[in-house]
Amino acid sequence: MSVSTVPVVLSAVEQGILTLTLNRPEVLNGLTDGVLDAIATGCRDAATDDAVRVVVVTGAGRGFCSGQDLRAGAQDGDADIRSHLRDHYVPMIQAMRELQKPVIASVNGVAAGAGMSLALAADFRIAAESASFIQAFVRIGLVPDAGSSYFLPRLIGAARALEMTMLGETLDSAEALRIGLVTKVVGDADLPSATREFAARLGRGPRSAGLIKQLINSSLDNDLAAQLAREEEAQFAAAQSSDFAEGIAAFMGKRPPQFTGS
Ligand code: T3D
Repeated sequence: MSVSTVPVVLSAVEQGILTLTLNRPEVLNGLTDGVLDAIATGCRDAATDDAVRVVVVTGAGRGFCSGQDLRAGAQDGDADIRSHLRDHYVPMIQAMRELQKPVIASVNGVAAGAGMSLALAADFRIAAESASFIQAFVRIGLVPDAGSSYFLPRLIGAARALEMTMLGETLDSAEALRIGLVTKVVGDADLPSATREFAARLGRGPRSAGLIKQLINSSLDNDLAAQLAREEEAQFAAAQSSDFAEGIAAFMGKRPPQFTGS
């Protein structure tokens, strides 16, 4: 038996942007425990790494992510799929959402099943023209998981979410843009540069950007009173940041601010 030493997720930091590239192109980047755990670890490490201001998740080859690797065995009838989800999928989704730094899915090709969930868990999706989105679960007799049933109705409304998840049809990038599922669509060849440009803009943002991410996400589950209380706490934290001091100084000095993310 030969054991591959090629990393299943490539990790590189350049100019404040951590890029995590799913690297199993022969199966359109199907998810194994190794892939799921590597993304979770990458996001958790990014939380404490000052050199990282933004995280980008993308795929090698022609696919973004085809969801659970259906040859990896976790879905065989005897396996406890609940503990598989709990031990590998849930930590990845939570690590992406809890990270107080922006996460961008740079969707270079098909995003199917939990591969689409992965894209939905990101804060922004930039899609190549040839990218597509499939809630593939129903095609094999499963239900949406890895957060798809949570994110999708919030992003596109319950009726469209039901249509996508119950019919399992392919959504192309133009339609994804039209219904607000993606931030922008660019030509296939332009995806890396468009992603870098967008990530760099976010990376120049202040410390408060991470707090804004938490606020907007929590607003979907809170009532007004609870959300007002969260705003108070977040604003208190933002006001303590050196980026707030810089923002005020820049305004007074009539110059652009130079935020450091602290
Ligand atoms: O285990 C748990 O905890 C449960 C969690 C479940 C979460 C899930 O994600 S369930 C949903 C799993 N994903 C799918 O059902 C999608 C399966 N793939 C497809 O339907 C199609 O491949 C695509 C629509 C994504 C792309 O189609 P196409 O025609 O562009 O490519 P292809 O020829 O089907 O795939 C290329 C190769 O990748 C092919 O291998 P081969 O024949 O060249 O050796 C294909 O078998 C392989 N591949 C694609 N998706 C997967 C895969 N191999 C393993 N697992 C996959 N998910």
